[in-house]
Amino acid sequence: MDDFLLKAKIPRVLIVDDERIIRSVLNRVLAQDGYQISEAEDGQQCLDFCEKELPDIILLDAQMPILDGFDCCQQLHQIYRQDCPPVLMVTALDDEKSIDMAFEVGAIDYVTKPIKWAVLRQRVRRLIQTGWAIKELRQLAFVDSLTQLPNRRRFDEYIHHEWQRLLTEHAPLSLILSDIDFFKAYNDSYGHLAGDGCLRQVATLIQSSLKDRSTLATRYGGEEFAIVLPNVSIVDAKSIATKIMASVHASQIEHKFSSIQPYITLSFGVACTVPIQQQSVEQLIETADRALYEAKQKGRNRIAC
Ligand code: GH3
Ligand code: MG
Ligand code: MG
Ligand code: MG
Repeated sequence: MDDFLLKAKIPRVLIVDDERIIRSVLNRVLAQDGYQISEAEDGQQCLDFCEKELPDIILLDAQMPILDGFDCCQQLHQIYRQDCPPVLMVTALDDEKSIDMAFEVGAIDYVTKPIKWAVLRQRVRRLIQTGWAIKELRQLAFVDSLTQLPNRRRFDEYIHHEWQRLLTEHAPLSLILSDIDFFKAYNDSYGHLAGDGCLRQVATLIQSSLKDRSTLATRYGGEEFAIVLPNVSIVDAKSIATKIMASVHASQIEHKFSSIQPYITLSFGVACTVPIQQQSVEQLIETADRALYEAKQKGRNRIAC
């Protein structure tokens, strides 16, 4: 096994093809390179598999019953976006239209049948390596190292992306801004390291209060968190803020130096809009920020809209 395989966990390959014989030959050849291999018989089975566990690469046949490779690839990208594993199309179709279509729906490379085994093996190896490198870079660029929540850069990217999407969908976009109350006093009294631990704890509580895949909780700044909620009404956004608040209350993180109660509390600003061309993301952020300010003014440990 070569060094890239030794460096990390064993790469997982998902082979998707309706022909059993092709699956088994692919499986045999790639197993020799040390991959952990799974198989699916059509596009739908591929989607079902990914719901449980995302592989490091998908080898995808084009012509299959139930859900073909093109539609499957498109759906994978719609569902998983930047987390979508690299898709390598492996197909007998070698006409210009099919090749163009494969790349348009998001395939990262294309191999034709009959398969040249050395080409396939080298492409698989290279695509897994590239996929890992991209994942690592995204982690560095978009994840806050203290809390492991997505960071401000990711917040900006995501909220702008969702704004554009919801412009055409005419659906609501909600935003919750949350700020820990009297956190300076916490740091001053318990120390900066304890403050870091508290931030991590609050981040975990926020994250575990959210279920929807499209909801994104981020570390917006020092002790501020921003939660982007596409397709969520103001009423539902408020109840999500209430849920987070209850979860923080229930965990009773000691803060004897808070003027509210001897535990950590949060203030929330909630805003919602149906995006229109004449408005901007910045206006939504400003509205949520003003609501947060109001929550602070009115005594903290509360939600304002
Ligand atoms: P308020 O209730 O009005 O929000 O008061 P506050 O004390 O929470 O607000 P203030 O803005 O005065 O203080 C925020 C504190 O958060 C100050 C800063 O040192 C602390 N902070 C910001 N980032 C970090 C961090 O990464 N780790 C730690 N430990 N503290 C941080
Ligand atoms: Mg086929
Ligand atoms: Mg603050
Ligand atoms: Mg604060």
